[in-house]
Amino acid sequence: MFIYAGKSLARYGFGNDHPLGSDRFDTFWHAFQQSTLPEQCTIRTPVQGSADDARLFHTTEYVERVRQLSSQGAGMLDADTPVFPGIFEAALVVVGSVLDGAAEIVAGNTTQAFVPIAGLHHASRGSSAGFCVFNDCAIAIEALRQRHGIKRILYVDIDAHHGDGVYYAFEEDPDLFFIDLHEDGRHLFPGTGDSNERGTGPARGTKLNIPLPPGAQDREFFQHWPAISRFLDRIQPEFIILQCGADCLAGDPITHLKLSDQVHYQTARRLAEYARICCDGRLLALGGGGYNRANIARGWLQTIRGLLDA
Ligand code: V1S
Ligand code: ZN
Repeated sequence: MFIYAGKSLARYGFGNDHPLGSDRFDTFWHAFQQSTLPEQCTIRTPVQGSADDARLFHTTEYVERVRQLSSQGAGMLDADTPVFPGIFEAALVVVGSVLDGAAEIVAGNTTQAFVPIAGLHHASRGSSAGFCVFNDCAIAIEALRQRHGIKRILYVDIDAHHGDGVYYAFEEDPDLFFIDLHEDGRHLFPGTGDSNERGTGPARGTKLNIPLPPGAQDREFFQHWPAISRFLDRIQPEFIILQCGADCLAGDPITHLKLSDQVHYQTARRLAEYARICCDGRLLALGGGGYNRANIARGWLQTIRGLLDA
């Protein structure tokens, strides 16, 4: 498995007064190095992405707006996403690393890759949202299609927040399969992801939105897996993307789910086993949210363990 790690990925952070602080990468990296996982992984240097990479999904106008604000070095992209000097380049490192991971998997140089910090699932084609400048999940989906000829993709998201930027961009796309377990939008940003949002037009039934009540524990999370298994049984993806946000774990300061890191381990393991059957094991995992520092380490490391154990 490839793990993307290096200082340039750590630049994507909004300072220590913001939930998505700049110390999140170091927290992960320290815990990873203390574990036995490095023996089983290949460490890859993060890759600087380009404006053209971002334009695989985002509009030129939006990409240029980020570039401009970044050079000014101050302001707000949206109510949650402050600008810092170099935010454009920092956001493009996340994009470049995710695209490199996808390309390495497609090339057959690895079957699995993990990119911490990535999984910025709220940005839409024309705007940022909720700490997310460029939507690396959606950019990876577009790159798999436009650059690698891979059409049928499964996107799974266990971040506490609904992956609205991915869902709405591909709501009408019958070849983008989508499973998202999240805290009920009546209680948490971004307010979407009701269970009746199942895709529209030709894509009806290709999406599974599973809202969980605030305070939900593992039992409520795993109770949905028989339905998830039935869904997986009737699709044949060629590639799997897992957004494994750690903000669904008990003790997160901005969400209210009370899950344990078993959800990360089991989700990763089950999906990796499924990937071996349907798509030669091809799975790209993206870190996502997580604002309790100990939880970031736990959730992301358990994801890596689950992927390796499969
Ligand atoms: N949930 C939540 C949350 N918490 C904050 C926040 C808290 C303290 C701050 F100093 C600044 C922001 N904002 C939010 C959400 C956005 C959550 C984004 C999660 C990202 C991800 O984990 O899914 C993927 C990386 N925004 C809101 O709730 C909106 C507001 C309604 C409240 C906060 N103010 C700052 C903006 C408007
Ligand atoms: Zn989140």
